[in-house]
Amino acid sequence: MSSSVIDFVATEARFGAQNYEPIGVVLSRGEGIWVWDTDGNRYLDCLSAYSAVSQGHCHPKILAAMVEQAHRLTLTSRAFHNDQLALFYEEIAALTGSHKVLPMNSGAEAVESAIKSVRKWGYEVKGVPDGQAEIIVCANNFHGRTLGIVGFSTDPETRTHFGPFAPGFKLIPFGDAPALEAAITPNTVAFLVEPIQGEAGVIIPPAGYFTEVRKLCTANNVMLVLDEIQTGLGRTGKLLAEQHEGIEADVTLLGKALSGGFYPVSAVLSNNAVLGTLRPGQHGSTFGGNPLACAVARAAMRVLVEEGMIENAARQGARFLEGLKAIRANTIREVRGRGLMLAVELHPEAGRARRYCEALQGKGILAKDTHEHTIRIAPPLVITSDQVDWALERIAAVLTQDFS
Ligand code: IF1
Repeated sequence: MSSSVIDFVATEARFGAQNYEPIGVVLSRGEGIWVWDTDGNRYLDCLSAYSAVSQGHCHPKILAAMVEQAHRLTLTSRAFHNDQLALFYEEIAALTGSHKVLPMNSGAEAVESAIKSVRKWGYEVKGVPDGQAEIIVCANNFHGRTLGIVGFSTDPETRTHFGPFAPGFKLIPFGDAPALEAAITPNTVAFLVEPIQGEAGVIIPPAGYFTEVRKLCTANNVMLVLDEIQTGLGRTGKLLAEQHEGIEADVTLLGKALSGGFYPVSAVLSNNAVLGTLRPGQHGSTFGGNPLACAVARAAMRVLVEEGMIENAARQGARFLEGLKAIRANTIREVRGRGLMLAVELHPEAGRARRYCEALQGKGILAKDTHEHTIRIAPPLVITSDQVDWALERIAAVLTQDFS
């Protein structure tokens, strides 16, 4: 590594909590699908900050909206109205077909806010006895890092030595509708699930699963809460991943690309029933719904639609998936994907996926491994066919090596 990389890395090691193990690159600039390190080397960003930079790095129109608003008004708190929040509400509700919106900041905050809201709906509308609300979640879920959320994680890395945890959650296997049916009780208020499990390694459920889930939730008066923080906003080739299944959630969670990577913006979207239970003073956040966040999110949603990024994600995702499946390499166990949410799972004997990510870095591609043996591939939704082909060539070259 060059001296500048070692300096940055050494200083991070000296002062920073070591809660990540980053790939050995120090980035200093981003534009579209490309990022550059401090030595001027260019990389194709195949992580997109975990799908927060779906619109491409430093999108000029989102930047312009942010700068313009930052000159005018950044934060008022919700103690007062501001001239961006109502416009954000109107535009996100129209885009997603929602009736009520709760603006928050991080994805985990949106998840926690949804948990509070569906419990409140359960007690005040469904009639569940106070303190007995049950929420069903899936094994191998990832919904964030707060204490409430890691309490129902099945990944030891995210929950060990963080207890004790909150009760009220029931675990079932992902993709198993009969298991959901068996888990529902009169006290079940919601089923919280990712349409595709991202952190678990882009796990796509069997066809028809969510059709069954929708029927079961409706029949049992259970709110279907879809965590679209990673899958939403075009990542899977449709605005929302639920559209692949032809169903509608009762509560939808968005984050990440809702700001195009410029600012933490998340939102809980629901029918009137769930968010309608919140009364003044019962929930809140200093930054939630601030004018700067709203202006940024409005621009991020606008460019996503106006620049055809969702359709492009479907087109280029199909190309990328076909190209990955065509790679003949005995290191590959399985290739999975929908739109530009892709993953290559390696055979355990092939060695750690991180080694392959480090080799990809040497070929100008930045990708991230998950759970030892899987490489995620999730470029910004603005990638072109030529750039997909460029990436495929290099990924094939790396995957046909054996780092075991
Ligand atoms: C980390 C993972 C991805 C998410 C879904 C809620 C959240 C996330 C489906 C919470 C966040 C991020 C968190 C980040 C890495 C990344 C991640 F590897 F952790 F699991 F994307 F897969 N729902 N995912 O994916 O949103 O509070 O972070 O804004 O914690 O390391 P957040």
